[in-house]
Amino acid sequence: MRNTLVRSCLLLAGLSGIPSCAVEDDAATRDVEAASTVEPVATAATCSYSIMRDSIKVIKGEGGLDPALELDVDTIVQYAGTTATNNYAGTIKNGDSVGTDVTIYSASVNVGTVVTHDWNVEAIEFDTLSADDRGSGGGRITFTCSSAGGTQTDSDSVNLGNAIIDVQVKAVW
Ligand SMILES: [Ca+2]
Ligand SMILES: [Ca+2]
Repeated sequence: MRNTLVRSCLLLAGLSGIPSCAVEDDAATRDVEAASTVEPVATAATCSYSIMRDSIKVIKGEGGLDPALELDVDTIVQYAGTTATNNYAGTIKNGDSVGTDVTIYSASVNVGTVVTHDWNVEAIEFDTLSADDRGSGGGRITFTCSSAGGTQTDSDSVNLGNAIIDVQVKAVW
């Protein structure tokens, strides 16, 4: 098509130099350029997020003048019928907390998706003179994954014998 137009222009220009011919040729060229630079159909923008163990805090310790808990704490995030787990093992003094911003699970969804994850805690507190104390807890964290980004937290207290810990998870997107 364009070759035909160009040939017509040359012919006409040779005969009379008709100005409108050049205009027509430019228009045809622009059409071709526009057709070749059309973007592919846009896919939905994605939003990446992570579910983190924000903290494990000893609310109520046990033992002596410097109460502490000897802990093994699994923080579990449920997704798609399975789980991702992060383990903490260590001693935390009464009132102290550990484990900030430890990623347990990450994913990407379409922007605007309402994301929900159930999460669980399975904890053991070790004792030397009596049976170990075990406890569990958890909750559900829900947020809308937006392009602006944000954070959402959820926490639960877990009783371990006469001791208490508080475990908090955080969604970051
Ligand atoms: Ca103990
Ligand atoms: Ca104990």
